[in-house]
Amino acid sequence: MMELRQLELRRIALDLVTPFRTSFGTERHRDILLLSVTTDAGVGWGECVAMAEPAYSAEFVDAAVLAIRDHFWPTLAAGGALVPADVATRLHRYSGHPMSKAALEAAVLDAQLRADGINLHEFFGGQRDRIPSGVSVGIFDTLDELLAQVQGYVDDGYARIKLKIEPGWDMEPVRLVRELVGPEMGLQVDANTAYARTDTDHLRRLDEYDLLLIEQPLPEEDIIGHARLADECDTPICLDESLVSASGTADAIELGACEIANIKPGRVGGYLEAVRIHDLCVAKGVPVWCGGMLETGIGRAANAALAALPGFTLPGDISASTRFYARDIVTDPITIADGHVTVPTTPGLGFDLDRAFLDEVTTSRLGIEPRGTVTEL
Ligand code: NPQ
Ligand code: MG
Repeated sequence: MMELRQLELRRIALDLVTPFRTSFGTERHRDILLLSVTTDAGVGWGECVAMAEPAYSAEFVDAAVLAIRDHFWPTLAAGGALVPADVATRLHRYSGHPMSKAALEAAVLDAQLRADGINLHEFFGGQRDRIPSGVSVGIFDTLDELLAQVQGYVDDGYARIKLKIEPGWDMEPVRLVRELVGPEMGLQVDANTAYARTDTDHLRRLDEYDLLLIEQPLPEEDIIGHARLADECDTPICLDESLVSASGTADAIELGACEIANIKPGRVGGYLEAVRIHDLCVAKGVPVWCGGMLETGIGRAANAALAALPGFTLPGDISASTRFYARDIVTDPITIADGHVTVPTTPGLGFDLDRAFLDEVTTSRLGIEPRGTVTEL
């Protein structure tokens, strides 16, 4: 059990090495919220994966700051000493904001594991110490730019390529990339909800490119639409945005809408719920893989530990930190070697902060007492 002493909300600004365009917009820079929780047993860090704008989901950074500062942290602290699993329980009465809740849980988990001297990978009990690494490739203005980018990732050794698609950027990019990477390379697509039920015949044409899966073609709420699409397409349908809890995932699987699951801890409210979804999918025979939200070394280390669990049978979006950032805020950024990422073993979530660089990219710091008193740091 740990006593909560103080929370720090720290915002950092990082440039992306290259603009990342998806069907919901283009990202050039990140405004990332980090949490640092001080307890009687030591300090722990968590990363909030909310974006600056409510585009991927309803959450966004400014909202996360308010939700955590004014509601989640005071409620959490008012409950007295706690273990990591208490975070979700105490915040259960609050609707939504899974990424904010997940960041708090991660910070508490990091503090607890560091105090116990064990790493998240050990805590989860994953057997593998390295995992195959996939890369997510954005939408480009031209096919030449796309192919040059994909060739670069192939040269880096990535074990699997995921292409972002949208209406008007699908068949031709997929055809040319399949031709470029050859028949053996794992290839999949992610639509980020850009299609409609009426696009079924169009999406069926993807079957000829031997894709691992089609990720989230339809809107988040449209579970039945995904189930019907899954009946029509040979390529497995994978859900991302639609899966926000273990119980919702169970329903989607039962309805035939989720042939493969993308698990993102932020989207489902934390690493502990992510493990429950993994366990459920294993029980139901549904393959899972770990998604990515352009995490810094904090979230990337923790995702690697999660993805080492045995149900993660497909390569995830855990690429090298350099896929997105020229320099990471940790001293031991995730790298790729021989198509694999090594699961960190440092106590806690599995990283050490590069304090000097972290301070350099910090744009604001707020300290919050357990009773909710806020001070600018
Ligand atoms: C996905 N991620 O699987 C997401 C979507 C996504 C790696 O493809 C800033 C922060 C920009 C988070 C763009 C990948 C983002 C983001 C896309 C997440 O659907
Ligand atoms: Mg996705």
